[in-house]
Amino acid sequence: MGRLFDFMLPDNQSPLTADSTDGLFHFITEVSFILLVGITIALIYFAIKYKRKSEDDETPLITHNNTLEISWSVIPLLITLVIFGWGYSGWLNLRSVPDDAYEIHVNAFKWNWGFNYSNGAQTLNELHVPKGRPVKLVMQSRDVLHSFFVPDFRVKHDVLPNRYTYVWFQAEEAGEAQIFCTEYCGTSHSNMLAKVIIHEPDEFETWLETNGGGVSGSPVEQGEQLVSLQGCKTCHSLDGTKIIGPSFKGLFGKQETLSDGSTVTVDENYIRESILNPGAKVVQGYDNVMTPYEGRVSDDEISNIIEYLKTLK
Ligand code: HEC
Ligand SMILES: [Cu+2]
Repeated sequence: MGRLFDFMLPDNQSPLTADSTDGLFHFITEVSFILLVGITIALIYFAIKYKRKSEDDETPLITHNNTLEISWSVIPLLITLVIFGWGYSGWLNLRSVPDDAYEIHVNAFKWNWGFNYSNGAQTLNELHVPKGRPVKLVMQSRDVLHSFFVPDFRVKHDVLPNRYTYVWFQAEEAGEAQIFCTEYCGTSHSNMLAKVIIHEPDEFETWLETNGGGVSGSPVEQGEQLVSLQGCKTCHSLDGTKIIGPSFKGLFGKQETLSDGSTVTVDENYIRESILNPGAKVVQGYDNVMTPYEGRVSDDEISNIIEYLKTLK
């Protein structure tokens, strides 16, 4: 059934998490609308009716009116209690994950969303989920505060460093939904976008199988996949353009000028240090905004990334 303020809400693609939020949203907006109209009409009516009509038109002495005062206190109290009860039950529903939920781990970092699946599959900025099955996201941040928001599912939760948080939803139609970061997290916060890709259940199983096992192949191939999955390309281009950081093109072996005016030759050790502790040597003309990858990439992974960077001539 269409309701007056339906146009204000995005699609509802996860009724189990969205219905209660939408019901409450409509209730609050409709009650506010009725009050707005009622108060405006009363205001105009009284202004006209009690307009001063002559010089000796005097206001009589008014003390109080019990019936009026009790009703304008008790009615709003009842309305706010309804809103509280409704909101609380909706919140409990969002906090109670169904037992059979499919679990996916989420890593938020400036300015990407990484997703890790049960069989080792990994994706960046694309969350693949099956339709018609509850999905639980266990989320953490690797740097600052972010916030995970899917308007179509009505789920939103802060993502914190050093602590796990979670959301759940159940998408009922195959298709796509937009993910936003809704906590200001630095220069490219507004580009911290991702998509939910909702598959038919058997299609999802196939997708998992074909993408399972994580990165694979020769060291150079693994390095290439890591540079994508670790979000390096948000700040480093492969074609020589300068984005937030220097381009990877032609990086290996070149002479780099640092912020203190000294120069270094880009070799394995310099790249390794730049990944683990980017603040140690900052490139001239750039800000020290790269989050250290210490604890996020292994020694083997660093070696593979270096082998890949060597190929970008
Ligand atoms: C948030 C943006 C950002 C991300 C993500 C990022 N970097 Fe950086 N990176 C920078 C910036 C800015 C600099 C230049 C300032 C500095 O030296 O710290 C830099 C410098 C570097 C340098 C030194 C480059 C030179 O010209 O001397 C290397 C190597 C590097 N990054 C590798 C990586 C790798 C590998 C990844 C992914 C695992 C990565 N970066 C992810 C922003 C980023
Ligand atoms: Cu963010």
